[in-house]
Amino acid sequence: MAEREFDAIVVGAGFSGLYMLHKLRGLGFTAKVIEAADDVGGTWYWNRYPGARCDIESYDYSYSFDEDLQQEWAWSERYAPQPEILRYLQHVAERFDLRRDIQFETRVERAVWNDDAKRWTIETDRGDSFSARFCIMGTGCLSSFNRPDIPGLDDFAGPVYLTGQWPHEGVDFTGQRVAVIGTGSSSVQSTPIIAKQAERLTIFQRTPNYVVPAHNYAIPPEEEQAIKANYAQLRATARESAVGSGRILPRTPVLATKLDEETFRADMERRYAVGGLIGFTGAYADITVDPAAAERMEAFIAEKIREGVDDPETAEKLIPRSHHIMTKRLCVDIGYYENFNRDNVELVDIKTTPIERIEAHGLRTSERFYEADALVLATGFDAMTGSLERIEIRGKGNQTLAEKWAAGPITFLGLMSAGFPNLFLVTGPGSPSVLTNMVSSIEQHVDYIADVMVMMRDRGAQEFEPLPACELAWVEHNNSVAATTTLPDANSWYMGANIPGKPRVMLPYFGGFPAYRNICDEIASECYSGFSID
Ligand code: FAD
Ligand code: N01
Repeated sequence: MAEREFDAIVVGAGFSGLYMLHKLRGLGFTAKVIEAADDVGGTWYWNRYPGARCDIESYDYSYSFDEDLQQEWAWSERYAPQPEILRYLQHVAERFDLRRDIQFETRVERAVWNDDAKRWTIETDRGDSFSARFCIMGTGCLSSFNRPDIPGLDDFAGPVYLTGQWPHEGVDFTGQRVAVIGTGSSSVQSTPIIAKQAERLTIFQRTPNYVVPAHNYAIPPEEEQAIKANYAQLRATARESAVGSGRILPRTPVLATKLDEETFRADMERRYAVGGLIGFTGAYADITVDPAAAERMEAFIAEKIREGVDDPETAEKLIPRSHHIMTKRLCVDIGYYENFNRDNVELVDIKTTPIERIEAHGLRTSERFYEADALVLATGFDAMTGSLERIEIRGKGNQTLAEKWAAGPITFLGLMSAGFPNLFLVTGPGSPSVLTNMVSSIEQHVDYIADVMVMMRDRGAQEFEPLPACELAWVEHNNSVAATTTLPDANSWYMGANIPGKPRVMLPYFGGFPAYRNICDEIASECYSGFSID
């Protein structure tokens, strides 16, 4: 085993790992990135299913750390397609010469804290052993695919495609009968394209989602110029926005429940015309706290579904009833509802008629058999904790992170966990992360981690970790903020409810991006109160 020494080992080469490496190099630290894939990109490397694209506007969903980069890169569409985001991250890797410090096709399997040396030993599936003062997990919130445990899945005779591990060469469904399980964002994006190719498409829906129009378009040169001329303002707005977005439609200053019917409808129509997450997220202060407010918005969306879907029975099946709007991530529509007006598309409600078994040539529900030549699993991710817990991370006293988190993740600020010194989690559970424009949150965490490392270098410190009492207070704060909302009632991946046996706790921090950032900054200004420094 070759042991190599670095100031930091960074795991993952997506948005997080790439910026972390660039930042550390600029500060004179030695760092190496370990990545399981054979190239950079993270989410945008793995999720190559047809129709994959961002749902935060492209000029917002991009790095802000380099002025020349943001001025020179031109995005083609309001919501950039996956190949373009991947090209962007490849460009970033080339522009800042990052690849020479990234080891690809290597999975980190173990990270063990050595309390004498005050260093981490990081071991990989290729037999490497690295030693580093800091171990930084840029492993992603949505990077461990959820392969559902459906009886007979391995008996299926045709190909099984996972949206989160899509074949690089693409898939041609022409002439095939395709079954898709799942109706989250990945399904909403991919099924309109699959439907145009396939002979027959059957979508198996357990829970319908709230889906709003994307109104995607090619960005005209005038709009690009206007954005770039005011990029600093866009980024400043993002920093002050609860969801870290610089292009969000401002909140309506009156509660949804207080608007008269005519004004409410006009406001919703205005938001619908803008579309996307930016049209609806945070639209009214009472949406996530007062079910009556949510129900008002839901009734409006239900009307739109009934207007857009020709078959009344299918329309009714597509209307969500078991959770409130915004308690799961909104899906953004480019042709989703239209899909159901095609003769070759069928929706099967598996809440009413569950899948009993997958057989060699199709899926059997409690009602009937559906023939299929190909199966697509759009079944989501073991979110926020999955990729961390798949690594054997051993801290002080030989305890693993997975053992410590058996009843749910325990972190301070979603950034660190006590007993695991010098181990940083970029956008870890307990940080705003997936409730924001992730690039804003990633940049904030990377900058914060780098500041801590500089502070430690300046002081000659070797060990940095949260105080147990402070992290417990943070977990309580996170839960109590969530408890003021309707989010804990939904069976969402935010709550870990999509993975059988996973503890049901609120994973991201709901307090908003600016409030969170202010807390982090205040802690830093008080010589990192809440952390111990040795
Ligand atoms: P990732 O991009 O997930 O990268 C993590 C990397 O770590 C992966 O490449 C993985 O291979 C590697 N890795 C994990 N474990 C190991 C290990 N043990 N050893 C070695 N390597 C490992 N967010 C938004 O804000 N807006 C959007 O529009 C948006 N769209 C999305 C669309 C899809 C289809 C998905 C799945 C997510 C989307 N997200 C979006 C969330 C998205 O994950 C983040 O925006 C962002 O890309 C995360 O970057 P990251 O570098 O933190 O993690
Ligand atoms: O996954 P999901 P996703 N049997 O978890 C169903 C981001 N993203 O990949 O709701 C039957 O949302 C499950 O049913 P239910 C975004 O943050 C963004 O689509 O649990 N069905 C659900 O319908 C997003 O939120 C974009 O009842 C099963 C579906 O599978 C996150 O990634 C695009 C099942 C999973 O939906 C995850 O999205 C893609 C089972 N055993 C992803 N298990 C953009 O638009 C699960 N399901 C930018």
